Amino acid sequence: METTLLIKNAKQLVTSKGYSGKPMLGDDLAKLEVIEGGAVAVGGALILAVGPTEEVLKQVEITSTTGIVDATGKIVLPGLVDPHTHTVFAGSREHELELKIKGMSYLDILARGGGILSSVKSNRVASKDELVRAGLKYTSEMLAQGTTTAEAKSGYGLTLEDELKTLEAIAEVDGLQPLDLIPTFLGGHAVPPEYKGDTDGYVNRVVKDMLPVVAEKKLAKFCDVFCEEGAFSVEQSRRILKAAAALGMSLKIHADEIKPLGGAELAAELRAVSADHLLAISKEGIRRMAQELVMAVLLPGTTFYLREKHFAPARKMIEAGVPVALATDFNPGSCPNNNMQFIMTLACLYLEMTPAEVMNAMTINAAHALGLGSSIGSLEAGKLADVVIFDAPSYLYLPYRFGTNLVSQVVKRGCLVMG
Ligand code: IZC
Ligand code: ZN
Repeated sequence: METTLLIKNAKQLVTSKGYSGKPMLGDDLAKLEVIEGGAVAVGGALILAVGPTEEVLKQVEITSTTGIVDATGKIVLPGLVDPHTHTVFAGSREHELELKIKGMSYLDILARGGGILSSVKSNRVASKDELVRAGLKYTSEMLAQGTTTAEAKSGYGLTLEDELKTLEAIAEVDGLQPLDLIPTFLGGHAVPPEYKGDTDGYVNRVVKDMLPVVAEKKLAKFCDVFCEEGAFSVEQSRRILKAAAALGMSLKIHADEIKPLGGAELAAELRAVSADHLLAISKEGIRRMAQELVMAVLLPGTTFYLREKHFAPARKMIEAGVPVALATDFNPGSCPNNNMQFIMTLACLYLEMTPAEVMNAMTINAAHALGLGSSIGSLEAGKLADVVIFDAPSYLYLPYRFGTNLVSQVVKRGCLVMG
């Protein structure tokens, strides 16, 4: 195979160590391979070889057409994977910041028809093209910040027509730019105004009218539900997720974020791929998620922006053997940030995860949270050549320099797409 691109001489090449095809658990979450003077050789969209530069040069043939990226003084990581976002939305909610400072909570704002329901208003009047334009703007920001794959949820339409419009917009955005978007149907995001007081009626609508069409059109890999007070109960979430599983979709759940309803236990019962948020997870929820190896997708950007009193108990989960991944939760209300580098800092400071754990949680484990652990998330021959080069002397520097974009170049499927 011809070498189309060679990234060489990295001060550090950093990837998960002893990666076995499974998520990194417990003490293994901190295991990183750090290669000084590292290189990655790429053939087309795939990685051909990884290792110290002189060894890689022995394994592959370099020709006059091979693109060369000299990473001297820089670090090379797998492309960051953001496994929980609401990236394709119209409008914004900056007016809620002041309400929040004055003491109104996220759920208070939602109960008054703001929050998610304010975004639902903006999305319903937006055309598909407007949603695509917004999605393109946000994905280009994400790519420039080192994210090469992200999940994207619907959930601001809440009618069949508007949910399909959003999922079709997500598919268009996926095709129009380099970052891979993995679509999730989140019809169970909030109860729309026309069903106020009749949550079960809306759940029927999701189960009977929306899910079968979404599945038949193959517009979503995952189905998710916002299982929360003021949104959907455990029983209502179970109904939606079971119906989705019967249609062949994989499952995710917004679980135990604000109130401890038992979403983590439900995720284990249904063998969901991930349960996300988990600030209020119970001991039993931790035990059950470890037992069923449900990925905990932790979203410290949201906890920070909602000014919650405590963060998810990441250390307890890691110690109990729950696989842990990190994501932004990028959305117009509870986390208008899509920079995984900022999440690194929050995860270190407030989840008390070490920088090494954070690297694995944002690469290989985040890939597993999307069911993509065999194709992305680590630098290994045969995987997709999704690579980020940071202008940093070591990976420890990434969470340290918070608020600055340290990305120097981004390679997606073997093509240099930034820098
Ligand atoms: O738009 O507020 N938590 N859904 C559940 C969100 C946050 C997104 C939003
Ligand atoms: Zn979310």
